[in-house]
Amino acid sequence: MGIVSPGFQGRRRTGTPDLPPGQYLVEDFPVLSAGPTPRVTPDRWEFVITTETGDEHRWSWPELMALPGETPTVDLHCVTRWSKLGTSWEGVSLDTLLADVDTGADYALVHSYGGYTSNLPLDDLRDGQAWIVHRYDGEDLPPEHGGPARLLVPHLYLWKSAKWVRGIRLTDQDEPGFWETAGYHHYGDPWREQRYQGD
Ligand SMILES: Nc1nc2c(c(=O)[nH]1)N[C@H]1C(S)=C(S)[C@@H](COP(=O)(O)O)O[C@H]1N2
Ligand SMILES: [Mo]
Repeated sequence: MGIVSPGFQGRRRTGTPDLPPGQYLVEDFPVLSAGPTPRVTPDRWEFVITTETGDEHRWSWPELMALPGETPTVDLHCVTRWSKLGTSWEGVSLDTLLADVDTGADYALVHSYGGYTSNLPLDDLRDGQAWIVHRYDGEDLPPEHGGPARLLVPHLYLWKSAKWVRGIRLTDQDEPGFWETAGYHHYGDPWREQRYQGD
């Protein structure tokens, strides 16, 4: 026996520096969808950013594919307590998509095909923190994980990463999305365990 007892590592032996409080590691990739999987094919897909003044910036699938791509490797943290570390994606940075968008808005409300929404501050989509991703682990993104394309904003709980993403509306006021209306935290920082309103 060493001098330091295993109890010093905490009640659960899940402690790793990459694991936020209250989370456990998974190796598989769970699917969490609040409704049926919308079938959106790339030929009908489009992505729209609408500013607070109503200006619309649209990308078809070929237009998205023509933009410079990035290959982020990131950790995912779901509010239901599973975390998956070191996931590899390919997509377009929101910095690229927002580059020509003239806005003074502070908030973003993300919309999905199928009606799902989630909200976050616009600053959390900037500075290399968020992507529209269309490939996962070297393959086209499967429909159940949000294909053809989803938002990926890994520094917040995964419910913010809207699957089947369709557009982002920029607003002056913070408007709650689907889970935020149901009592989840407006911001959702996993390192501060912002799971529910009031956390
Ligand atoms: N459009 C849409 N996006 C969504 C959801 C959803 O139900 N619909 N669920 C969210 C939640 S709660 C989580 S944890 C993640 C799950 O992503 P995954 O199914 O790829 O693991 O997607 C998020 N994005
Ligand atoms: Mo979730």
